[in-house]
Amino acid sequence: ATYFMEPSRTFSEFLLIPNLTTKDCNPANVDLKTPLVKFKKGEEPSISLNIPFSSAVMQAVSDNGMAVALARCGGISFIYGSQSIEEEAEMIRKVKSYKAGFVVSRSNLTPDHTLSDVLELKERTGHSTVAITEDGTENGKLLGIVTGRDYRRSRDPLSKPVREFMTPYAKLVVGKTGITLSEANNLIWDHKLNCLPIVDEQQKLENLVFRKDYDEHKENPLELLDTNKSYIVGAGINTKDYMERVPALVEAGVDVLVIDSSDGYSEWQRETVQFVKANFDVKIGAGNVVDREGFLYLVESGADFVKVGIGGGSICITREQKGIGRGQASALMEVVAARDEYFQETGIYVPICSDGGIVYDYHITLALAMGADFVMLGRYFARFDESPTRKLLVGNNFVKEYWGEGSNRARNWQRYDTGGKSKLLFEEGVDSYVPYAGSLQENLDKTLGKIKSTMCNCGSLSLDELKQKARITLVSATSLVEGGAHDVILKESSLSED
Ligand code: MZP
Repeated sequence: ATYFMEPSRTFSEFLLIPNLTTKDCNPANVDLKTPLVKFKKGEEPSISLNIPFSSAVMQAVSDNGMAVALARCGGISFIYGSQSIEEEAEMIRKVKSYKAGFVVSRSNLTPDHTLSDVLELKERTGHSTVAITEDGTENGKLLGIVTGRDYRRSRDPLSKPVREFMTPYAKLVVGKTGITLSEANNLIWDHKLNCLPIVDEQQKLENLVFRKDYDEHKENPLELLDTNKSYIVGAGINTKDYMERVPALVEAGVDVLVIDSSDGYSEWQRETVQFVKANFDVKIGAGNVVDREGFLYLVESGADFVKVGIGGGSICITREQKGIGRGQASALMEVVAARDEYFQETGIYVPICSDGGIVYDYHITLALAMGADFVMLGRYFARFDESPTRKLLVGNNFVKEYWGEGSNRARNWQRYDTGGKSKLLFEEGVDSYVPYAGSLQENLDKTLGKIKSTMCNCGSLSLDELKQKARITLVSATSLVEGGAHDVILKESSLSED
């Protein structure tokens, strides 16, 4: 046998040491954009994420509802593959056909109408969005768009004429005071707007939020209406029925596939990747692996990204059942080193996804600092309204159901198969509850806030910078105690806070 005598490490054993924080380094300036698929040095990846988050390929986590909610925030879901091919393809179709209710009114509104006219029309027609054109016709020059999620409650519409609020290139939106920047971004994205005016209680213009690519479209804002962008979505596949499943998913419009397996260092994965590459123009990730050899094998097979992690998932009992796996931090550090070496040698950058075992928000920042390009989370997303499972009252607390793909409930034998009978011989996952935590967006905003703030502590405005600059220290078992509240008697109120 070969021995690895260094202990296998987990995220909780590390901390980040702050670097100089310059004055321009504040959370509002932090960019979390990250590549999803491999690309050549000097080129751009064909698919990127605006935030480094993906939701796990699990029945209890990623259906079409979760996929839309997460894509709206800039991440990606991988729809679970442990369902029939038709059902999975249907979920993909639902995500791809999701339109955020952009309806251009056929009415003849011109700038001379007041906003109350517009709101009345929206109310009457049920249109979520109304366009104002110069001559009041559908083909007339577009002057503005009125929309807003709470317009139905707005009994006191703006009395000022529409045109007072409009420039030829700005679209008008009735927002509400206290809207967050990410809510604003979602509205801009959903409604394909150039900019979003936010108004206060008295309906006075408070703020204007612009799209990032506003300048590109300044000359012809109509361009933003024909770009019929849909939400990005991924899907899990297995190494058994891929010849039937992949064509159906591609036909449904999937953007990226991932082979979902607890152990990806196998000839079946190579065959699956090669089949997809030879027959389809779709990106495919592979995994999971925990070392250099496994990573290189999948990359040389053609994988567009590689997923890292065995046995660290919150619902996973693989390590107890089979004694295989590796501490997530150790696995990630070794695979990242192999990826960086591969990049030096070939000029091809292969993104790495750190999958499973994220318990605290800071674990995500650590994974990114250690070189992961994005993380995959199961437990984290299972707690939200948008996950597909039941919300129950257990004792005095609301919980959501969360079960592993290797549990008897999911019976995802394809994920664990090593060439035996077509069934789950023993469980590698548990069926559990997780504390209910509310809406995805609210929680994600908090987590992103923490990540951006930590990045500023580390003097980094981008994930690339974080990877380069991060200084990471191992902590001793005794110093872990120092990290929490200690030597004080906690009040009831602090005990219930998260
Ligand atoms: P976590 O975010 O809940 O800690 O981990 C989620 C990850 O656990 C999934 O993305 C997947 O890789 C893994 N998983 C899913 N089901 C099982 C199981 O039943 C499992 N053992 O380990």
